[in-house]
Formats: sequence, structure tokens, C-alpha cells
Amino acid sequence: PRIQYHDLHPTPADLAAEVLAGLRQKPRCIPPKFFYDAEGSRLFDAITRLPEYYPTRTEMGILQTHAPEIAARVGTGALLVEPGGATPAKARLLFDGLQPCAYVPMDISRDHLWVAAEQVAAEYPWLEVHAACTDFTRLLELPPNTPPGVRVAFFPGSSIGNFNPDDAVAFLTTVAELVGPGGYLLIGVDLKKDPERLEAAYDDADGVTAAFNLNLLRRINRELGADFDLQAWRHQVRYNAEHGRVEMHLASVRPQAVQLAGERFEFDAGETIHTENSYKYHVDEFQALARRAGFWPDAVWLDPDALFSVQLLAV
Ligand code: AVJ
Repeated sequence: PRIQYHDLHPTPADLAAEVLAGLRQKPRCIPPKFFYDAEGSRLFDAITRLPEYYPTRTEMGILQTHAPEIAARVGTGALLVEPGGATPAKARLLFDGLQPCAYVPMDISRDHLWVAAEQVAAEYPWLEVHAACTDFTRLLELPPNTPPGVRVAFFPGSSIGNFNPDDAVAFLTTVAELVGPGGYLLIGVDLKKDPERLEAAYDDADGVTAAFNLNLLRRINRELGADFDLQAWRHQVRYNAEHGRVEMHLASVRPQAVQLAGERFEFDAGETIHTENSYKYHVDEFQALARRAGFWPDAVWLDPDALFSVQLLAV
């Protein structure tokens, strides 16, 4: 069969332990990976279509426009590896030009991974799909039996922006080791720009991103039996120029207490729970970061308004 499925037995994240640890800290925080329950995934999908949220459509435009040049640089017959590849809409833009020897999507969600692998295999009958169920942030290794070929990792969406710069270097180092000498990383990186534009992308007029952020509390209420009053929290977005990142917070509108797993958490009026960082880079800043991970900048493609970059890095 054209699909090989490898279960690398990822340990599911422990929502209770991580939420408790984040809420005991000051300032308080909850990791953004917990946004994506069924409702959160649906809301994120809606975010990608918002007029204010330019990254998805801009990156897809860049990939479509420059697919032939990307293919010319990395060559055909490569092994295309996508950490987090449970939504192959972007990789699809590369298959025809790149003619990879195999596609290796990696994701922690078995169900999403399986659906994605089946869709790709049905749509591209000539393509071998080796799906690997793994937490790629902890275990980035190829499943057995992948065909030889220049290894090209694909990490779109500016997902790298969720890592702080040191963690980004650590993760990119593991990617560089995975692809090895002669290999490449093709990565989507959102660029620094006018703060109003950045803030609007994370605080849309229809309130979809607000619903996405607040859904985290609904999830914690449902799955951990907490008693967050959803009326008493507000979506808050700020561009932190010092760190070059968009921050999302949930702000307490009044002094309040929340019960969670037998523990009581008191919040002041205006106190926030920091739920996401989305780092933005200048092209040369990101190249400097990639160099620390063992990559050499090979090529960069931007949209006409220089909102977003797709960067090719070589080991
Ligand atoms: C999936 C991390 C790339 O940071 O832009 C979108 C997530 N959060 N709107 C981003 C997100 C709020 C997104 N990433």
C-alpha cells in the first residue's frame, strides 16, 4: 500500500499537570498547545480565513508562486518531512513541482494524521506516504523504511513563532540533525511589521480569535472540572516590541477566585493568564537564529507586501 503508518507512541500532554503548574506561576500562563481541542481546531480554521489574519493566505500565495524555484533548488526526488503535518493543504502546493520520493507527515494526533495521510494518498497516487505519530517537539526521528533521498523538512505557518528564540534554536537544531548534511528546511516565518496590523491579526473584528482564546477556559472547565466564569475574562492582545512578539492573554475583569482540582486560585482585577506568544522576525534576524542551529540561509521568498517569508535553509 501507498500508506505506511508508524506509531511512535507519543505520551499525550498532561492537561491537568501543565495547567496547574502554569496557574501556580506568576505571571500566570497556560501553554498554547492546549487551544486545539475539537472546538479550538474549528476556531483556528476559521481564523485562517479572517480578513485580518494574513499569514495563511499570504504564505500559500508565496508557496504557489515560487514552487518551481523551490523545486529547482532542492531538486526532485527528495524525502519531504513535515513535523505537525496533519493539515497538508500547504504541502500539497509543493508535491507537483517537487515530485518527492515520499511524504512523511508527523503529528501527535493519530486521527488527524490518518485522515491527512489518506487524503494525500488518494489525491497523489504516485506518492508514498509514511505517516509518523509522534510528538515532534520531543522525538524528531524518521520512521523506519523511508526511502533514501535528500531530506527536506517543511515547517510552515510560522509555527516556529510559538517557541521563544532559545527554544526555537533547540528545535531547529534537532531539525538540522534530522535532515543531515545536504538536507534542507523550508520554513514559513511571519515578519515584523506595523504593530496595529499585527494586533488586528490576533484581535479580529468578529471576535473569532477572542472565542479561540476563551475556549481554553471552557476546555479546562469541561475536562478538569474547573469553574472559570467565562463572562469574567476578556481576550487581550498586545505587541511586545521589546521581545518582538504578539502576546495573547486572558484578563480577569474583576477580582475573583477559581477552583481547579481542589486548589483555589485568586486573581486580581486586570491580572492576566498569558496564553500565547507569536514571535515575529526580520529576515536577517531569523537567518541569524537559524545559523545558531547549524543552518545556512539558501533562499528567501516574500509576498509583494513583505508581510510573510518562506525561507530555505541548508545544512
Ligand atoms: C498556529 C502559532 C502559527 O501564532 O499566528 C493564530 C496561532 N493564535 N491566532 C499564530 C494563532 C491566534 C498561530 N500559529
